[in-house]
Amino acid sequence: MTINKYTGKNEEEAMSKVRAELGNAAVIMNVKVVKPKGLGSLFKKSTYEVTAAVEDEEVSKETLDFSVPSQQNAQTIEKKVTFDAVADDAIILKNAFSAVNEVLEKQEEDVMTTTPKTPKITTEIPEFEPLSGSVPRANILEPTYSKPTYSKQMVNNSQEKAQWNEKEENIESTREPVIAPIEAKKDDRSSINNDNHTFVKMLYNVLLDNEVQEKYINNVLEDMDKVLRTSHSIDNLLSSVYQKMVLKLGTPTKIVPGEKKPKVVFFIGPTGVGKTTTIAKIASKYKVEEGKKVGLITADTYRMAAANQLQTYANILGVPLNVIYSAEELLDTVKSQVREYQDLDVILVDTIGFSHRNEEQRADTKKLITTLSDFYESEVYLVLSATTKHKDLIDIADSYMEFTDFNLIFTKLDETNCIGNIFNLKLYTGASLSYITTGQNVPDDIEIVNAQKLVKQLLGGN
Ligand SMILES: Nc1nc2c(ncn2[C@@H]2O[C@H](COP(=O)(O)OP(=O)(O)OP(=O)(O)O)[C@@H](O)[C@H]2O)c(=O)[nH]1
Ligand SMILES: [Mg+2]
Repeated sequence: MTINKYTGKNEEEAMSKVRAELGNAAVIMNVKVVKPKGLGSLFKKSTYEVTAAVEDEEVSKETLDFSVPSQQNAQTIEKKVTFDAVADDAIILKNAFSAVNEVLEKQEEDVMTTTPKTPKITTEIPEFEPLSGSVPRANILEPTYSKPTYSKQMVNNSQEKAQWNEKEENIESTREPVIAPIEAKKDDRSSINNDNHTFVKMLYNVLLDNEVQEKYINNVLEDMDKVLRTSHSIDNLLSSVYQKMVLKLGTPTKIVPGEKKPKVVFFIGPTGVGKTTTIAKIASKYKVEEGKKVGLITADTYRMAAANQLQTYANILGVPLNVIYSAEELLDTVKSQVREYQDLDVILVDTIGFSHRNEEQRADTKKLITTLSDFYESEVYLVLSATTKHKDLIDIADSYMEFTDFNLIFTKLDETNCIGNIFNLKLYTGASLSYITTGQNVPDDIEIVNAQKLVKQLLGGN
């Protein structure tokens, strides 16, 4: 992984240096306003410092160039960043991930005192048992571990049980590569030290508490295997886990009008997750804040209230709304209706919320998307509620993945503290994250996913 820092007079300038140097695959780790220091600082303006990372193969893929580097390019790399150089993040994380510190301090105290102590149950660090491919849960500070999102016992019907077993087997298969090599080298001097065992346990604890699935915790550990073996610094470990997780979340996608207008954007997802409300929020942002020409279409005519709801928002915003009444009418009329909208930058399409098990409605939505996609630049956003349990989210994602690519929107983050499913679903689907919504207020309660903030929260920060 290559991590560099870039500065500019403003954020855009620093970002363009990032893109020029690392390409579009670069992940922004941090953006910092640097205030001028010392005498004369009153007369100087603040600058912007962007820390960006990219996996090494991405750099070579995108920017491999055998020509002599230009002077400008050479100047853009202000500083080659090592883990130490991202100490800012480590400090923030150390506070966020305070449980690790407490445990490490406690261990230090225990080593310093000669009187043997009876460890208290809440701070006792169990021995790191060999984990031959089995769930490490039992070995990880059970007292503070909250119960899993779902368990085998909760699955009653036999079909679901079979699906559960299949998914669980997949999870099992990804555990071994992480744990096994660590254990195989247990006596090796280069194997992870005791502090790092503690770190791994605490990391499991914190992430499991946020309902990140074990499979994905193991993915992260696998990525930081080298650091775990070679580093003895908590700063390095924290920086590493933070960076790996931010990289895994990737750069969020935002709806941007395409070169070919209008861009047609579909919002799909289960009932009641907040599709219509989210469309109103996005439409308002585009129209009011960005001065874009926005139009709405609703294909949700199964309930009168649904069309009325969007009509109300359309009236307030002063944007056109077209209602499509049936799948047949949809096929016959969509093209001509959209033609009336040709002048627009973006058309947001509300679809019917349905259970992913409803084949007929699923087929209608598929038809709608493919019909329009043949003629217009289009994008699909799968809207999911952060309050939905993991297994259901996986089933929903599976059913939509069968017929379309999508980006992910998570709603109702104000209703849950557990945000692990955002990480889980990103990794499960490979789809880009995009927006999160945090309340019912239109248009305010929506923002683009901030990967840095999300990871800090996942690691126990605020
Ligand atoms: N707390 C909270 N409520 C939300 C959020 N987004 C939407 N809602 C509420 O969720 C409820 C359903 O929202 P809708 O926008 O109608 O959801 P929908 O997906 O269009 O629903 P259907 O059309 O019935 O499939 C409404 O009461 C919204 O106000 C959010 O981010 N947080
Ligand atoms: Mg709706």
